[in-house]
Amino acid sequence: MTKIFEFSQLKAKTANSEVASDEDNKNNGYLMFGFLVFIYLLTIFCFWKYSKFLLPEAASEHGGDYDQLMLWSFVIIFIVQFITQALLHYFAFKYRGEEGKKALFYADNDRLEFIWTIIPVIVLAGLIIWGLYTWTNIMDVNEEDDPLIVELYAQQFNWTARYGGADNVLGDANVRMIDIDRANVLGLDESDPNAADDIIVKELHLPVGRKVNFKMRSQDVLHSAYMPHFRAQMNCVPGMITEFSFTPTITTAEMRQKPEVMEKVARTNAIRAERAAAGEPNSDPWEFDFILLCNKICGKSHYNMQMKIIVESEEDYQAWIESQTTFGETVTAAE
Ligand SMILES: [Cu+2]
Repeated sequence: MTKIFEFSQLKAKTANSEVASDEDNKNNGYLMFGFLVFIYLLTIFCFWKYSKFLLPEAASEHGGDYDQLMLWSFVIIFIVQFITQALLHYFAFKYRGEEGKKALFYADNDRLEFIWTIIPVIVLAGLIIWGLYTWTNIMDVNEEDDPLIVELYAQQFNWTARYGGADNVLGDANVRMIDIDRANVLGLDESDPNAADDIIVKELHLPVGRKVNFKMRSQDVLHSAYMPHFRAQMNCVPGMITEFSFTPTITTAEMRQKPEVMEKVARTNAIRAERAAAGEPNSDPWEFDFILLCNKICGKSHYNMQMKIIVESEEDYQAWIESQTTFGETVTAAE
């Protein structure tokens, strides 16, 4: 209906009212420049305002390689984006429409095409090969160097961890063998001799400097074990065991002394003090801790699916693990 109305009005208008005038084109050209300035200013503002939200120094052995790869990818993207945006907006201004100006017919240029193909090929191939090399190194989960074996068990909406006990071997487990009445929350096979000394906990303790092999399981849906401070993430898939391995290099106590972490804690606690003064909830002072999060939207309480991780000295870890009850002891107590 609108279209019909518009057509019926055509004759009433002056001949060229639908065609942009030189004045219109010039204004649009300047607006393009204005937009360029806007996105540059926005970039600077975001760097200034939000870089403090980035993660602190990586607390795992492979974390540094990961961060380097990420940094260089961003540096390259940033430089390319900075130059191409300037060119794009400048050309939009320079070649704006003008009365009597005709576009040049320019079929192709082999040399130009070669240049703009070969440069991205070299840069991208470099990044991809470097990325593959880093990935292969990080994902090399093996049993050399006597790693600590830890199971991470995901379910809606919490985490449970299991240590292999004195023999560092996890007993067989299957969701079908879960027996809540017998405190067998992870479905351990009670007939497996390796299961009796397993230790089931709700807080993860790791000795600094020792490699840890994580074996992940899920009870219900897809979850993802995400340990941001160690630059580690792996999906937890029902029906299979996935693995990730890393060596923690910084203890919780050391991490709390890092300037960037202290700043973050001070910032958060300033906000919490304000909330406390206003009588609002969630206003207790906060202390930094490493954390295991779920990074797959797995249901309505997904946001709160987390477990505390404590990295400590070998002695402190030994003292802690010795104070825990084994699966065998728990089951006997349940009987
Ligand atoms: Cu989850």
